[in-house]
Amino acid sequence: MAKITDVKVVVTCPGRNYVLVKVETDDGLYGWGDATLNGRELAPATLIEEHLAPLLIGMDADRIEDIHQYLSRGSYWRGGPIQMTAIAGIDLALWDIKGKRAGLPVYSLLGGKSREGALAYSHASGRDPQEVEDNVRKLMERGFKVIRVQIAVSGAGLRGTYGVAVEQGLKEVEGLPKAEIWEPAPYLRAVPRLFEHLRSNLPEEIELFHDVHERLTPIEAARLARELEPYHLFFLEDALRPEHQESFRLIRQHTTTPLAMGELYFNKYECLPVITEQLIDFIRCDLGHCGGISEGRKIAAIAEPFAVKTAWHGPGDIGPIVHAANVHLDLFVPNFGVQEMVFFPDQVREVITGGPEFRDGYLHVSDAPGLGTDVDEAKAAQYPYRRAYLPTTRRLDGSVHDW
Ligand code: KDG
Ligand code: MG
Repeated sequence: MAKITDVKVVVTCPGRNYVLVKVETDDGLYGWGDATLNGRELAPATLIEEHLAPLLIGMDADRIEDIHQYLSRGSYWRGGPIQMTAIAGIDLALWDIKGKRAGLPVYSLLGGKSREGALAYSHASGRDPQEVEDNVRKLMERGFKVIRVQIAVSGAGLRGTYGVAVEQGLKEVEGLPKAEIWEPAPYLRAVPRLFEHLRSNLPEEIELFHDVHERLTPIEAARLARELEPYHLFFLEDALRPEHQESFRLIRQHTTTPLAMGELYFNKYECLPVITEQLIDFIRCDLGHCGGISEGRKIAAIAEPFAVKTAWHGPGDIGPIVHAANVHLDLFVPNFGVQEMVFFPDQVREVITGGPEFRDGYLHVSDAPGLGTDVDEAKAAQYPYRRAYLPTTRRLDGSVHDW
């Protein structure tokens, strides 16, 4: 029994906002979790401070599953990104504490390593196919064996495309969100052309794939997945909005391109139809948004007998603590597929220390007890919260589209 004595939230902005959660116990241990929700950071921070922390004081930090059930079902209100992000922040801190108490890394508590390292992917993008190719080659030189590719969609009146680094000046502005202008028709022409170029010019061993970012209708997605079939994608990511789970059936009827989905699913229940009907090949929830390791390991276990692999979300807007949690779970999970990663800027690494290391295409975590991450609170205090938003997308006619 180790009683929780304090739950503290630190919101810091070393380049972008992170919501860090510190849980302390009466035996002198502490653990850190991450409850960052990009563009809505103060919502989970407030939920923890105002509503969850008072419930946790005095509870046994060792009873992670009971705390998870208590916070996610006992509250009556279910799921959703804000609640499940807040719960994830607490969950990760509790796993960190459990590891420290046991003197074991979290992957060992989960059942031990099933592999030596987690196959990792990074992002390449560009304004035209040649620029994407050049950026893919740079990542290959760094050792990547799997690479996500995104291309700008150009045309009269269009502005900004999801995932294109050279256009990122459009993003993350302080004040109000930037509005991108995007159209499906030029996008549906650009992506197959990109893969045709890359597959004709790059070695066949390099695995490539693309993130649609939930922008297509079911029939558009089916068309794209079918047109991309000759290029043997590693997977086609998030082709549909999360509301269209059953429409994956339609895509499946038309193509053998492997499908990945899940960064906008917030609990195991939302994952059920696409997994149990084998409508996808990779489930890619965000451990920082779906309730943490406790929910993620169940999602992985549900997926295993259906031959669905994991590909946990790993962008820069969730901090190194979630990335560490990803890799601890990756090392254990038998049906692991691939892990998204970023190289964090030095400023972030000064505030949040430790975290996975990338070597020759794979991610590794240290054998340090817990998650192997820590927070320099004095450094964090030097970077106060700054309001920021994700961009938004509109069509040429001015109507709202999914970003
Ligand atoms: O905050 C939104 C990002 O996390 C998301 O756009 C990143 O789609 C993403 C990815 O696959 O990394
Ligand atoms: Mg994505």
